[in-house]
Amino acid sequence: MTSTTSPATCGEALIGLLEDRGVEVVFGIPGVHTLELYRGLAGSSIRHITPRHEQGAVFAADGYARVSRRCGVCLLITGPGVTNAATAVASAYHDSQPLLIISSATASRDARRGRGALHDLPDQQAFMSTITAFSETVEAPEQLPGAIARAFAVLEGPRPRPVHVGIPTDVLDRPVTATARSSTPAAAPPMPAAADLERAVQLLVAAEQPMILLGGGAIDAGVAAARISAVTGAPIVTTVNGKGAVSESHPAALGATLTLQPVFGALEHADVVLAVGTELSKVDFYYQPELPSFSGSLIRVDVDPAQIHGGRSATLGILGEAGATLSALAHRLEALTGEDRSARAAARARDLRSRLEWWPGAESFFGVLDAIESALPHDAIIAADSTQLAYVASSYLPLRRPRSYLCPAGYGTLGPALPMAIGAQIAAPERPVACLVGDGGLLFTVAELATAAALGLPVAIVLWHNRGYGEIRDAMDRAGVPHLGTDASAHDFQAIARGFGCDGVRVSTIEQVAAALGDAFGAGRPTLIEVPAELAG
Ligand SMILES: Cc1ncc(C[n+]2csc(CCOP(=O)(O)OP(=O)(O)O)c2C)c(N)n1
Ligand SMILES: [Mg+2]
Repeated sequence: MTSTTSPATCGEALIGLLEDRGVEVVFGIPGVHTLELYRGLAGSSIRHITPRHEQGAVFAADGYARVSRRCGVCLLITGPGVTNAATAVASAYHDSQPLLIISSATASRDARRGRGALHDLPDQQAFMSTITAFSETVEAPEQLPGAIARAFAVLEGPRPRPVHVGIPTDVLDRPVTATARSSTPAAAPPMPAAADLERAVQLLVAAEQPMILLGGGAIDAGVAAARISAVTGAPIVTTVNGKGAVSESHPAALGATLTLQPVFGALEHADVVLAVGTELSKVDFYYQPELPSFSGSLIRVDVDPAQIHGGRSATLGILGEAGATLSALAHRLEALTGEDRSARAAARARDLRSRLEWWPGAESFFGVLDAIESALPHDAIIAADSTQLAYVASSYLPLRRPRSYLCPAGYGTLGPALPMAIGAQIAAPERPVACLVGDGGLLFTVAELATAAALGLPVAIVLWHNRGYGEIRDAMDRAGVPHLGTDASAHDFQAIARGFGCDGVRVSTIEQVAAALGDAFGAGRPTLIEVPAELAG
């Protein structure tokens, strides 16, 4: 479908192109370079959210994308807007999230000439190209529709990643007479080859001790995975990014425990592992020195041909979208065997769960996490930061829905949880949203408390307060390094919460954690729930 309209400037035309793509929300901080984008926004149907820092903008867009299944869009200024955003863009790149980063760029006549123009980066496109699928600079208004179409081909394609489109200020301001507005549909994902499915069925039917492993790419494929579990007797384990793909209260579900023994060993010794939408990356097996050796057959399903043999080589690689491939597999298996092995899958999962070997100290968090769990409605969303409480939660806290645990553990930066929770709450206003964050991590993006308060979002911020960088103190202890540089906390988090317009509560018993969370979900503003580390058992 192609139509034409007559916006006044290239910046306004860009907003029209986003509307055509169904974009409903953008996250950004305006500047003198991006005024034409804002002229377009003012007359559009698109909602603009102003986080208080560009890193918060991108994390919020990431949280929005993960929950809404749509792409997250950011509008940034040249230079500092882009460099402030870079950490969060790199994080989304690590986790293959669909983010469209639109920024202004130095005016064409000054770009890459080092003339000291306002906000100039030596080469903004090169800077962004290493953390995006691609970074493109639009040199003339006529190039804009093509650039946006190329961006959406990635964003709505089988393996999404962030894309950066930079538009020089002189191009943004240029009048356009007419812009082609098109809504080209995204390319269909690859469908699995019948011969590959057949071979997978043969392997799975003959398996005595199969396992199913789901990564972030299989987050929407849980129903089909559960059907395969039921006919093969395979327990289902996920990576942190795949957490909740199958409800973690499902009898065959092991949750995101793949890094713990004996689940890790079960993967190593299974006669068949069906691994879907996972890179098998080092961070997925964080507490193990090596990836599992997979002594049996490894069947890998991925939309990305580059991933089929990444990490560990597949015995059988199936190129295909996770949901469609698993549905086709389930269908063939059901038709072939007619056997119900769900009791066997449940028994094996129960046995593995009962013998989980946690890392030293992890069990001290169970009491607080049990209290959190008791207050979580079934549709709750949790955003997790890089804090000891969340490391344990990733494997311990059961979640019942896909796309409900937002944890960019791969890039592992501090500070994503609060802005991701904000984006999640914007995507799903009716669902309860909490974030788990440490006293160190919160300070990285603490300004977003102002955003959450201004928007009246009832986000619950569970602050694990151990007065500094607990994880690093522990690492220093293990390495025999004296504590140095690890006391980076704040004096009074309750005053901070109030200063930003949030409610604040400091709990002193585990029972109060659940009560405070329940109250927070029902409030009309964010609540910072400060949980002192003394509550660890
Ligand atoms: C941007 C960034 N800088 C430094 C680190 C290293 N780091 C990892 S965990 C951690 C401690 C975080 O402290 P806090 O948020 O209070 O969580 P805690 O470990 O105390 O639970 C640090 C500094 C990091 N992951 N990211
Ligand atoms: Mg801390």
